[in-house]
Amino acid sequence: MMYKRLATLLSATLFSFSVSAGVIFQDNFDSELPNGGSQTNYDDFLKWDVTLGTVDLIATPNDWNLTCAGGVGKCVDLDGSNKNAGTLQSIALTLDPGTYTLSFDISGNQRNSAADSVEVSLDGFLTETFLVSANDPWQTIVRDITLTSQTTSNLIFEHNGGDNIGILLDNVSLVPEPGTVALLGLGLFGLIGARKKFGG
Ligand SMILES: [Ca+2]
Ligand SMILES: [Ca+2]
Ligand SMILES: [Ca+2]
Repeated sequence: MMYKRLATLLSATLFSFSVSAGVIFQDNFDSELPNGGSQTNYDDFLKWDVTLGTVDLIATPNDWNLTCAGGVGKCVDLDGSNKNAGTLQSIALTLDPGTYTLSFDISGNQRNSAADSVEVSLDGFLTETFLVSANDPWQTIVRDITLTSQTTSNLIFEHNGGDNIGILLDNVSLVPEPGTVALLGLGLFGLIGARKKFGG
């Protein structure tokens, strides 16, 4: 009986740990402005600050015929509406040593304008510039980042230029590499085995 209660307690603890460890950061922008649609020069993000320039919140459908990833929900035009392209910076993320997978979706500006570029970084650890043509469809970019010590950083999307027509961004996530979660899963199976062994 005691083993059963202990195993149940440990299972619950491990489960909640694995859930929180599974996603460090995730945003599809669909929770912005729950009672509204698109908004130019939007600066009220739940998980981001606009630290330079402006960005537009885009809701599908909209007056500009822009389509967010998957054809539904909301996304961001990284070049807002005041001729000063935006820099979107996430809330601070505290990361333990390990390997993380950064994933995000970007699309061309969908408005037959010149190609745009955005510099993407996990501040201090990864910096990469993406050049995206107007008609480039939605694509998912995936990058692994390895940290050797605990660090606090931000995800930053810095759009270049400023003609109000920019790259669209959606579905940003940062998760530990699958091996970390798999190890936690093994621990859980081990506990189930222990419960059987002790007749729990
Ligand atoms: Ca979205
Ligand atoms: Ca814009
Ligand atoms: Ca542009």
